[in-house]
Amino acid sequence: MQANERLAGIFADLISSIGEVVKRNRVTPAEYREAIGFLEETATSGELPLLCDVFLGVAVDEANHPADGGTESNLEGPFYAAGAPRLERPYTLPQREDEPGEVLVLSGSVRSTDGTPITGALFDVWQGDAAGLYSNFMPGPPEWNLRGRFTSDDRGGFEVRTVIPAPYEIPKAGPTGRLLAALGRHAFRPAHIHVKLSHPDHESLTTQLYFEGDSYLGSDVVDAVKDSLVVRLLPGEGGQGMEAVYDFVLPPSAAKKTARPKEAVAG
Ligand code: MBD
Ligand code: FE
Repeated sequence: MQANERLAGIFADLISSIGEVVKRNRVTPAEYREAIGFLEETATSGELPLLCDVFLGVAVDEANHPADGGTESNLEGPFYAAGAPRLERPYTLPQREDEPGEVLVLSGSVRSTDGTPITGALFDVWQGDAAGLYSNFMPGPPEWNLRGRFTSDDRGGFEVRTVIPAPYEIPKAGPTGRLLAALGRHAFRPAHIHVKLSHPDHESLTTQLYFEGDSYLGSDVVDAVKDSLVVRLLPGEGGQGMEAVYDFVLPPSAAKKTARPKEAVAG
């Protein structure tokens, strides 16, 4: 039988780590059964991705993103949906006619690590609404609400109109919320906007933006906040809504770097 060496190594490490925890804490058979029941209920309720992202998502992000000179990454979270609508300029995230919440215009630039503007970088943006609800995953908002894809312009700039999301609270009634309550922890994430940014010649980025002054910046239930990802909200031009600016940096892709000498010879 052909073993999957990668899987076998990680699994052995995982099981011995959990075994140590069981022995150190003298976990009883009843507690062990209760833990299994909890996992079973979490899976049945559809909260397994949520539970895993709350407790392990940050570790996976940290394990995969060395400082590379680009914008810092952040975990994807459980509410990404591939295939969001492609938007036309001027960009506005799809929203209800009476979308609740304060208007936010997010703008800025996309550059390479050497400062060169990146044209045609593809943004894939998603966020919760002003009640903290994500479309496509929760009842309430219409499909694709506050989700959209758009590109940076010929000077590497971008501007998109949306609304300021509310801090997200993990539902109290579900297994994840009950676990957090039993741990004596609140269930809030600070308000955030998710961004995936990609370009064929550059490393792709998955990150989140947060807002200065948010009361949960220092106590994110997921502990994902990085200082470099916090934007300042300023009153919008003409006294309407708010504005925030963020400049993204993408390193050239590793493949591109190694291909360059050949290109130079050919060119
Ligand atoms: C979220 O909205 C989120 O972004 C993460 C990482 C975990 C739970 C809910
Ligand atoms: Fe989120």
